[in-house]
Amino acid sequence: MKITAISIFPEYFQPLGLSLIGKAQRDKLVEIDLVNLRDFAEGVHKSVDDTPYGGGAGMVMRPDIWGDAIDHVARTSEATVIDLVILSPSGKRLHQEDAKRFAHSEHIVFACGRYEGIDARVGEHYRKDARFRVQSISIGDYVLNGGEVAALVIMEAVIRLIPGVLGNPESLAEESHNDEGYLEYPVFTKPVQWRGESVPEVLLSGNHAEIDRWRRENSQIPSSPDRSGE
Ligand code: JAH
Repeated sequence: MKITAISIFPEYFQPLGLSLIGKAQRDKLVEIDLVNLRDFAEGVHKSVDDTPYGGGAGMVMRPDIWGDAIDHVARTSEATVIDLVILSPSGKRLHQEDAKRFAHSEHIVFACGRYEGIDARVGEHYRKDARFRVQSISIGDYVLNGGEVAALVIMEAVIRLIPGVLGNPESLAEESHNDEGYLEYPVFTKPVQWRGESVPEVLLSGNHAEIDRWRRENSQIPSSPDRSGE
């Protein structure tokens, strides 16, 4: 799989050299390319943004510069289909099912905007191009300073699903076991006594039927945070 991130801050993606994703790249399970949007800007200031039509605060990223950058990535891609992901606080919320779909992608291109976002014509333009599947995606209802951190989150969610990336595929099997509902239960390890607190006896029993039942009974379906006190 190929992944490209287009950003004015490619340094944001340095953590991808670490840990599981660093190993996946060295093992050639994924190739991550960084494209500096600034390389497609012109003039002495190499400006990538301008004032919004209709007025208002902040700046909007220019469609011509984004178009040149995305065209360059497409020209140099061997993929038949390119998943163009535009990170946006108003995008469609990412779920595990989306990560599973992306794990089968030939080439994902993350368009990481800054300022007040990318001119809306960029998404519309590539939606008309049959080689592109364009998706505007959000990782949650909060505003970041740009799409880079959201792209990192999606990359981690997707890359860990590529066959061979996880050392222990049992953890993946267990996730799909619990599919959708995402049943999570409390977990414990040594020491058996810690600051006066002990581990539930059933987990020390070796009775796996009883352990499964305890875990089912103590599972929580993840929900939104409790905002009833607001
Ligand atoms: C903010 C460009 N849902 C996460 C998310 C994604 C992108 C952005 N904010 C939040 C963002 C400013 C400019 C993108």
